Amino acid sequence: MTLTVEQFPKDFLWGGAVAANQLEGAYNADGKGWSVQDVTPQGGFGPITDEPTEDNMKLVGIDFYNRYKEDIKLFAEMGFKTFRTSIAWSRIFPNGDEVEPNEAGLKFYDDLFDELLKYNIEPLVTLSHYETPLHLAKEYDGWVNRKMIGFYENYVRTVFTRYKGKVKYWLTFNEINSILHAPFMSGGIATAPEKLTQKDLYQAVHHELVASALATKIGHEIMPEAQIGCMVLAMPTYPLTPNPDDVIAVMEAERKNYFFSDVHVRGTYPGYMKRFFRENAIELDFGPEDEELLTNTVDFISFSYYMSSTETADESKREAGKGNILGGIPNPYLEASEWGWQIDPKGLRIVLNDFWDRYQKPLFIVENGLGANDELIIDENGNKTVNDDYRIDYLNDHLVQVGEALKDGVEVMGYTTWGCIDLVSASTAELKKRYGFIYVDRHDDGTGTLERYKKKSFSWYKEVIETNGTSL
Ligand code: BGP
Repeated sequence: MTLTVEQFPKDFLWGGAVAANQLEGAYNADGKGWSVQDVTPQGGFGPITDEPTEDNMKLVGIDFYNRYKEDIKLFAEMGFKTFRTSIAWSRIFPNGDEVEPNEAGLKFYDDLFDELLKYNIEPLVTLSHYETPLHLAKEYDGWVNRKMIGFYENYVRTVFTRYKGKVKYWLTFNEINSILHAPFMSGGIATAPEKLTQKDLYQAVHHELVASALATKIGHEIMPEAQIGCMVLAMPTYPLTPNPDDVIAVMEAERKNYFFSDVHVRGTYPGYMKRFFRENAIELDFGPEDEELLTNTVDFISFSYYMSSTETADESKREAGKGNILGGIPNPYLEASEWGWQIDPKGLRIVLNDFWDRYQKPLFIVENGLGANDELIIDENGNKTVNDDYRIDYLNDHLVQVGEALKDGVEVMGYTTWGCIDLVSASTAELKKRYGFIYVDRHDDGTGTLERYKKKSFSWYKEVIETNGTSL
């Protein structure tokens, strides 16, 4: 038995991640229909508008639709092995419920994938990244309606057939568990959250889980070599105190997330969710083939990781607007980003180990990064750049913990930083929350040249990839 640990495997997939709606722009070009994002202006999840308004930064994004060649060249310069993006569903099926796809939309992704492959960059494609066609939200109330499974099936069958041979790695739904917290953005559910019943919400969850399993089944049939994964928002949760009631509160909170990966990996509903449904009088409608369909399990688990959270059974400790995005209980041991997301590199090692211990399935970190209000400066050589040492520190500290998890024996396929080029934020719909190695000259008032500038972190990441992580 050898005890040598090679930290990052030779074929480790280093890269970056984005989502179509957050950077492509061209929201109505070449036959594209509107998606839920096109009516979500600055301010985030809502209120939504009747039609796209000028202050919606996603309408132009960073004009990736027209500039992707220039951007991919920069990704190649950093040495990317993979690039994660999504297909905007409403480019392919503008309303979502048509039978025939929009050829111009299909052509765009053909060209995009060809451009990546030219540089040996493996595309990693999210099928649905908060991009439900708006018509499906308005007409059907999104995933609450069982018909969505059929519309999604038609869409995924179309893109699998078209891009087989070009795309090997697929993700079914971005952060599928986020539907519990952002039903419109995540699930295209038009019913206002305060009017949405638990039954309808979990019915929508069920439809997505069935659709995800169906996509996995169809994907494997059409592309035997494909690797199809689920994608969840991961967040290790710590008890505020050693009080067993707090530990139980953690268990309950974590189950709301594990539920999604459990079904994807084990192919069946876990007992604790059946209990939750029973005790809350939620009776889900199962189609006759649903149980069988759910047994089409994923090849790997992918997840986003930005922060940990803290839980307690003592409701008086909850502080609205504080702690973390889903929490409300600040962890006194952690610092926070400018947007209040508490930074916890060790939490990434914990999450990796937890998933590995639970499932023994390969893991893929497909989002991690720091959103910051970067300042463009002119360096000593007269070049415009950003001295983003804080981003380098953040990413470095997290990658060191990935290295620790690898030493622990966890199998990790790859790591794609979120927003490898500046793009529009999902939660605030602003451009000033920047994540990239590449600065884009565009601002929330709509000004800017859209020029691209390399930040200091650009050469840092290039070296990390070049040395396969030994420079960390
Ligand atoms: C995840 C989403 C991404 C992304 C990221 C950063 O939840 O999958 O789409 O944007 O978070 O969040 P934000 O853009 O709100 O800073």
